[in-house]
Amino acid sequence: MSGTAEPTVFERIAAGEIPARMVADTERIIAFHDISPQAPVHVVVTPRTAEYRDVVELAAADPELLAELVSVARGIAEELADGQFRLVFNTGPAAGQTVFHVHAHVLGGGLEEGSLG
Ligand code: DGP
Repeated sequence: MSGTAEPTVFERIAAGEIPARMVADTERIIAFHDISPQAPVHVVVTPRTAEYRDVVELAAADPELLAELVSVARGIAEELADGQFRLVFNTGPAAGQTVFHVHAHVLGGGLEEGSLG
């Protein structure tokens, strides 16, 4: 959270104010099942704080945290989706981003070959 802005939904999940099905919980990152799954396995991986609104900001400011986020995503995919997954960062409203607190979608399990949707 920055300045006086309201906490984001993901900050509220990190604080335990909104319940979620957590799958990973580290010092800087949390991961939980998406409330509206788009694949058999659909997990959101996000920093605990909303300092960066999207992956472009995160990559520029804290590449180590981005690498950690990818590493957490890989671990989740190994556990839940045979290690094969899509990692999606919606970036900007026109691309479908609705929560402006950087996060990755880990999508896996029975995805159609070749599809991008
Ligand atoms: P995006 O559209 O890329 O900003 O993704 C936001 C995702 O966050 C969307 O797939 C739904 C998920 N989401 C939003 N609110 C909640 C919530 O309260 N709980 C959980 N588990 N997921 C949420």
